[in-house]
Amino acid sequence: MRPMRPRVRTLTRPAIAAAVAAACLAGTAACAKSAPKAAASGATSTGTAAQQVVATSASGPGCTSQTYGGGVAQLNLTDPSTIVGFSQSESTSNPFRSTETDSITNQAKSLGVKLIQRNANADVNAQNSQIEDMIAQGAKVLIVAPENSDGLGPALAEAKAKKIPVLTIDRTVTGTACSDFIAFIGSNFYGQAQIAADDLATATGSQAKVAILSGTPGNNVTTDRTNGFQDQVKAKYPNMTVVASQTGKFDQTDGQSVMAQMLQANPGITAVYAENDEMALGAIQAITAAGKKPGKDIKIVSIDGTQQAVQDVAAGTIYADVETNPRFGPLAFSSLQAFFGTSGVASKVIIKDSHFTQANAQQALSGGQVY
Ligand code: GZL
Repeated sequence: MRPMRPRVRTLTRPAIAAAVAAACLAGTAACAKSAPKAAASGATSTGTAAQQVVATSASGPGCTSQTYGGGVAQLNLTDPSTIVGFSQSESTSNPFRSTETDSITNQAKSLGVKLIQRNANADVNAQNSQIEDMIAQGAKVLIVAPENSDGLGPALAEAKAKKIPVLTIDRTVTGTACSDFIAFIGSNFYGQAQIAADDLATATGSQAKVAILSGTPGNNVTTDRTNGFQDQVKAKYPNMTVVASQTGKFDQTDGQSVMAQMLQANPGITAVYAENDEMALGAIQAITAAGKKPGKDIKIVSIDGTQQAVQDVAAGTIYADVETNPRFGPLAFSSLQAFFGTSGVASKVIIKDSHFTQANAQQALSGGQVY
C-alpha cells in the first residue's frame, strides 16, 4: 500500500505579503487596489507565483462600508477593538484548508489585526453556529470560507442584523453582493474543469471511459467543476464517455472507497477526473489495490496543486493538476481595507491559478509554488 508522505507545507512569503498589505493599510500608492479591472480572463495560467494574483474583477462601483446594504460602521482594521472573525469550512487535514487558514492567520498577525477563528469540519450547521458564536464574542467583520452556497442563511442573517460585513472567499454564498456579503474572491472553477478535460483528452488520445470523483454537493465549486468538465467533453471529445460520477466529498478516504466501488462496477474505466487532490490521492490507492497502474492503465487529472499531488504529476502517476491557490490572506485583508476606504471592492474577484504538468512540476516543487 502506498505510504502516506508527511505533508510539508511551505509557508508563503508572509513578509512580502505584509509589506504589500502594510502599504495598502497605509493607503500608499504602492497598494494595488484589491480588485483592479484586469483585462486577463479568469482562465488559469502557468507560473503564477505563490501569492494570489487577480485575473479579473467585476466591473461597476466598488462596495464600501458606506454603500453596503443597511450601512455598517467605519472601522480601522488594526484598531485593537476591531475583532475579525474567520470561519473555515473544512478540516485542515486537507492542505488546501491548512494553507488557506495559515494565510489568513499569518496576514492578520503581520498586520496586527485581532483575529478569532473557528473550523466547521464540513458541517454547515456547525458553521452557522460558529459564526453566530464569533459575533457573540465581538467579531465586527467576518471572513467566511463557506461550506455550502445555500446553507449559511441563519449566520448571514444574524451578521446583517448586527451590521457586520461578511467577505466570502473560495466558495460563494447565495445572496446579493454589497448587501448580504461584501464580495466573492476565488478561482474560476468552470475554467479549471475545462482545462482538466483538455488534459484528460491529451492523456488518453481523446478516447476514454471516464470516472468523475465530484466534490461535496451544494456549493458552486462542485457545480462549476462538474459542469465545466462535462460541457468541455460534450463539446470537443465525442470518444470520451463518462461512465461513472459520484461524490467523494473532497475527502481522501471517501475518494478511495468511491473509486474502489466504481472500479468494481466499471472494470473498463481508463480515466479519472478528480475535483480535488485529496480525492485523487484516494483514487490512486484504490486503483493500485485493484491491481492497476495509475498513470498507465488509468490516467488521472486533478485540481488544487497540493505538494503530494504535484509530486505525483512529476512521477507520472497523475497526468496534470490545475492549481486552486488558497493563499487568501493578503487579498482578503487588502479588500477589507478597500471596503473601509474609498476605492471599494468589486463584487467578484477571480484569481489566476497555475497549471502543473510533467513539464513544470519539478520546478514548481523546488520553487515552493505548491502547498
Ligand atoms: C476551492 C475549495 C475546494 C478545494 C478543495 O476554492 O472550495 O474545497 O479545491 C476543498 O480541496 O475541499
